[in-house]
Amino acid sequence: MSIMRAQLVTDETAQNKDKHTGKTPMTTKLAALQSWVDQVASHTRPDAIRWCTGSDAEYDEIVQKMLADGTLTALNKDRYPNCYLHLSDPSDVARVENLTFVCTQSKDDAGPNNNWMKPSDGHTKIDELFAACMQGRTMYVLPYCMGPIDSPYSRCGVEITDSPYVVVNMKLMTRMGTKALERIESEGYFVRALHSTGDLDPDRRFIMHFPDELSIKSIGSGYGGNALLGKKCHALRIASYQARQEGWLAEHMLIVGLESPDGVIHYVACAFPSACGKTNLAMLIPPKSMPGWKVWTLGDDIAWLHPDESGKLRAINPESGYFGVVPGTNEKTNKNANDMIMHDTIFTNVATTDDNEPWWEGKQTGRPAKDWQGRDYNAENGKAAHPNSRFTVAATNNRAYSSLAEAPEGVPISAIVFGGRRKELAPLVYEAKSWEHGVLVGAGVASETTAASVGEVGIVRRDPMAMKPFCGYNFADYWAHWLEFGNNLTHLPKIFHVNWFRQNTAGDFLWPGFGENLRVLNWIIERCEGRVDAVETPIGFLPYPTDIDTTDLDISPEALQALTSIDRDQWHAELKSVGEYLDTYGDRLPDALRQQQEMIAAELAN
Ligand code: GTP
Ligand code: SPV
Ligand code: MN
Repeated sequence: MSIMRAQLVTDETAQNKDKHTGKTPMTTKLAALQSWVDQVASHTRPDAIRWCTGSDAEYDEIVQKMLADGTLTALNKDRYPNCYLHLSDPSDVARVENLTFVCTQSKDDAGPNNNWMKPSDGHTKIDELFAACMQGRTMYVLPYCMGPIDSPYSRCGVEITDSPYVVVNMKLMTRMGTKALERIESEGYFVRALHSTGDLDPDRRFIMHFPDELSIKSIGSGYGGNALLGKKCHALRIASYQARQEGWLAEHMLIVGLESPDGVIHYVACAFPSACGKTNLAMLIPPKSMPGWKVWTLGDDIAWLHPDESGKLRAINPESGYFGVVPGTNEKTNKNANDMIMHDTIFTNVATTDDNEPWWEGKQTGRPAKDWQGRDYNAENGKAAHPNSRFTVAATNNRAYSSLAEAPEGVPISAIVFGGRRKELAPLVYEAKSWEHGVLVGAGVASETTAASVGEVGIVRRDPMAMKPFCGYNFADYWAHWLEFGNNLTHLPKIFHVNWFRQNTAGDFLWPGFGENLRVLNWIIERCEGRVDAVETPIGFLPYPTDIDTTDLDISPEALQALTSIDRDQWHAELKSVGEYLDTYGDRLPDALRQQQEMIAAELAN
């Protein structure tokens, strides 16, 4: 019944409707949704309205249209079947944190970690930019479900967009279309996510969140997290706000299943900042020295964590596809990802070869002929592929995709792992001494900035829980929520910190990374199972160097020593710096977090 009502409105039929009033035919039985769509249409004035069903035929049709108008170009059909290239506007290549706002009534509720505007001011400012912005364009209505369609942990939204590129990306990355609409109609509520590429003028670009209204408005960018609103805007910023009210967590975490040769699977959730290795860890291939191990991907970017009835922690991945960093992907670093993106993939801002294959730095085969701006490649113009060039691909393309990714109850989590890019200081791995200490470890995460966000690259900044750009409310309240959340778990997962990016003075990585990271995850599992001792230090438990298996690896004893020890003076300075950072949250900072910081700083001073 509802499927029939959610009938497809083709551009032509919609055009024959009331172009100027923007009135749309009744296409949903949910009045709240219909009236929102009508209201947006009358404000933005599209030429046509199309309700998307999420079918393959619809995807193909919209791709064909973009091929015809040049929004996409087809890549080499023999080597990369059904793969397309999109080159974005050169001023629109990454998330824009300075233009991203959380609009709560009180500024303190958004916190020092967010840009803030009063909701009424935010609406006024952005609504002005939306006025008539869809003239000459089709407005697409995309109902989507974040998480398995039948999971009680999932949440739905509707994105309205004038970008066909957003439509095909949302189709690959979320459960988008008729089934989501059915769930929305039966639940009666949904996140309102309004997007327009606008005129791409960076001065007229804003990504605004209204968490109390469960709504998002984004204009002026067609790129990634700015435009695919189910992802960072909904599944992290809005969801984290909702999660606090409802007693769960929405986190910037991969979820991976690690199956040992005896068939036991541990699921771990890891929070690393943008472009710091989540996708690669989520689909890693075990090294030869670990025969019989299998790795299962649940998710590569976002985890929603809930306590179950027995007090265990369970996770679902709200997404069903990947928007992953392309550079660095090759047969050796990540064969799963490399194979996965050889068919049915949309590439954004990569270079191309003479044979019209996609090319990127670190691909290791072929040569660039055209760069990411479509110019003849010239080394003087910089990199051939943009450092934040991305692939969009459905999770079903990944041969390691876990069958449990569709399980409504999610998977049990054995360990939580924080990490970042630190060329200095942070050891390969350490374990927090308690849940409270683990929350401090997460709050103190710092990492070198990357090309995933507009701004300077390589600057160390605090990125608590890898959520600096994504937490929809005051970090002080967020840490209090983490502490409280632990109280509701009867089986507390252990919390760890890892760093794959430690360098020597010559700038070489001390640790080989990628598949070899399973050696470190193995130590983490052994700690969870209580099978291995560790060295106690003020910052937590570190491995005995001999407990990290380095079979077949070319690692000097000095390098291993550096990776598995700490410099007390440097760490004392670090704890002081963490303390200063926490100070910026003032009175709202939870006492327990301050106590942890003071206790460890004092131990390091001895
Ligand atoms: P987002 O999608 O931005 O959230 O990023 P992500 O955390 O999923 O990062 P991703 O796995 O895509 O890695 C980003 C970059 O780091 C890529 O260029 C990778 O090749 C590189 N990388 C990933 N894992 C490792 C590692 O273990 N060691 C080293 N040296 N580089 C890595
Ligand atoms: C990130 O920046 O963490 C991403 C890419 O995963 S985006 O979707 O652009 O946020
Ligand atoms: Mn991410």
